[in-house]
Amino acid sequence: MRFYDCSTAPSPRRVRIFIAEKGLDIPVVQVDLRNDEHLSEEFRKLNPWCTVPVLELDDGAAISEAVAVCRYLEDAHPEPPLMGVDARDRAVVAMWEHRFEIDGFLAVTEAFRNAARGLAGRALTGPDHVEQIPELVQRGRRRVERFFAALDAQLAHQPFVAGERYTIADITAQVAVDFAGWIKMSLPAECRHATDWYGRVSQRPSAAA
Ligand SMILES: N[C@@H](CCC(=O)N[C@@H](CS)C(=O)NCC(=O)O)C(=O)O
Repeated sequence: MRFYDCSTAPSPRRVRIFIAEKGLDIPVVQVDLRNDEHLSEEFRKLNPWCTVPVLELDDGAAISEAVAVCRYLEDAHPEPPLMGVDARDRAVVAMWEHRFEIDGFLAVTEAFRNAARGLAGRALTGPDHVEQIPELVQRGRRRVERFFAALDAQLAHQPFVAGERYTIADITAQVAVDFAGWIKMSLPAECRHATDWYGRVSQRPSAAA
């Protein structure tokens, strides 16, 4: 098994944190996104979507998409559970993870990729040339503000995003908050509950991943 990573990129970091929480040791291959290694013919054979993370299994199957990689690792290594413990809990975790991927992680992505000079013509990941749309920067930033408020509201009544335990929903939200730093946005002071939660999750050893 091999984990295709890029140590500076937020999407594979979601999986790195998951792997650290599970205490797994998986050989890592660094993919040089800065020099377009992910667009090379060789990498395209592994993942035609041209993104990291990718988990290559021993039978040669390549699993991309951060949550799909985590799904595989959760099923292969159930302890500690990070994606829910029973049918109800799994659904609640999946719901919050998905919400904060779209409303948080992808909101930052929208603002960042439509603004960054180095990503001109690369507004979307994948093999195609896609122009930036400057108007989406403001919309992305507005979405991030809404994400911060929703995260704060969710943490007002429970210690973690999906309830009493730390889960993949926390990982996605945590990485989205850190990723927001790339567009110079951070949790506002009035988001007391989210700020307290962020301090706690950032102290976990896995946060260094
Ligand atoms: N939906 C994908 C997104 C992966 C993604 O966007 N990865 C970024 C790194 S954070 C990437 O590979 N970017 C390549 C590029 O910028 O073309 C997932 O969850 O794995």
